Amino acid sequence: RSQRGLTIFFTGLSGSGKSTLAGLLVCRLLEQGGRRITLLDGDVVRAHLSQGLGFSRADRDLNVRRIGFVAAQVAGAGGTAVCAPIAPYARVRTQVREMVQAAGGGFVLVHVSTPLEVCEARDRKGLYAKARAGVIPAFTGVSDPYEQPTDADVTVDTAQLSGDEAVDRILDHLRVAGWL
Ligand code: GGZ
Repeated sequence: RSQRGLTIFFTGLSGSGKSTLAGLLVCRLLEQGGRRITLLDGDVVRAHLSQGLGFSRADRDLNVRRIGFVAAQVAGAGGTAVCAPIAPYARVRTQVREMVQAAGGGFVLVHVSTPLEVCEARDRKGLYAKARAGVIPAFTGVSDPYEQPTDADVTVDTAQLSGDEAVDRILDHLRVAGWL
């Protein structure tokens, strides 16, 4: 197996399934043995690394760049980082890819492309209802942009695939690309 470090970076709307898939992927990778894995989940990052940041473009970009910095450190040291922020802006996603690669790590962008309608219909946390009511301003997909990736290495839609199927697709890509 490759000894090079790796960052697997999920991007997608709130409720698209990023955290669930990232968690499942970490479990499956751990089952296979190999490198230690650092999971940088959106919620945990915002509670610690990015405490106090909001959802302006500047704050989102700063949040995603911080995640990218930590992921680059992990991957540069030969580990695996799994990240799962919304990361709505293409420019910063590209910066993170470059940061990780400059540190010597590989970078795999996973677009969780679950349509807005599906995320909104699920509305697991009731955030879309609050966003539509204007209680939460600048909500991604409702009142704030999400720039669809054109450079995703893997695209999975959880409206069409089960969690396990989606993770299988990601693992297939990692195998074909020589990471596993
Ligand atoms: C988007 C928001 C917002 C706004 C709070 N827009 O479903 P969640 O709850 O758990 O995931 C969302 C999370 C997004 O944080 P990220 O750090 O992933 O975003 S970014 O990459 O853009 O920095 C959602 C919650 O925070 N949330 N307000 N206005 N999501």
